[in-house]
Amino acid sequence: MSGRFITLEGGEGAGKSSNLEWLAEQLRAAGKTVLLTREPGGTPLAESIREVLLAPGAETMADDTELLLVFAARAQHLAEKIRPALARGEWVLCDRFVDATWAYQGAGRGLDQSAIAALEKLVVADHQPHMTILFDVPVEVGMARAGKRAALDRIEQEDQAFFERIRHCYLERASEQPERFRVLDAAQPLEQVRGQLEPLIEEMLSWP
Ligand code: T5A
Repeated sequence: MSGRFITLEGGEGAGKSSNLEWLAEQLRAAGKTVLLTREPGGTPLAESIREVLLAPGAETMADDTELLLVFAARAQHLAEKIRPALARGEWVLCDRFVDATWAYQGAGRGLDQSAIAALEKLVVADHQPHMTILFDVPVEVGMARAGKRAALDRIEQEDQAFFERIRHCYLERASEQPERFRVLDAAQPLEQVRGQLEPLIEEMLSWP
């Protein structure tokens, strides 16, 4: 892939969406062609899968169903949007990607890691991000932010322990893969979070 693939990760209400467009503007100002997208979603079909995943329903969704749906959406997103954009040499900024599956379905739901690894190999293959920015925020801070918006979706209705496992998993992955992850203190005010993003933008723009 000749483009660049950057993902934003974090728990609920961490501030990814609040910074995505701003980050894109900085990169566009530096002459990059930037594609903004998100997971689950990013194409009409993948957005339909997102609706199924997030809508609270009368029927309890089995954990394996959830896992397969996030990867089904991802397969479509990669095929229709991410891979073509990277092949055109664009910079793809994606709100969540496969690290979210390790955190939410792996640590949150406690699903078998070998199943996630097998699906990652099948669906993602070598399309791992060049950089993953982790917006780290204490669970209670993120949930308080998320709770101020619309009604909580199906996953946001989980308990605090679920989101603590997710935060721990993200931080663990970041410490295991320091070459890819950059961790921000996302509990700070928005301006200060953007201040933390500035050196990362410089780092990206220094890439060959
Ligand atoms: N999921 C996803 C899986 O389970 N498995 C997977 O593989 C994938 C890809 C997606 C859901 O799907 C799950 C994870 C999620 O539960 P989503 O909408 O993409 O849903 O993800 P959310 O994390 O729920 O999105 P949020 O909008 O909650 O989080 P953001 O984008 O990190 O937060 P943001 O920017 O919308 O900010 C939330 C609120 O906080 C304020 C904002 O103004 C906003 O009101 N805010 C701040 N306030 C003070 N200080 C700051 N620094 C602030 N930054 C933002």
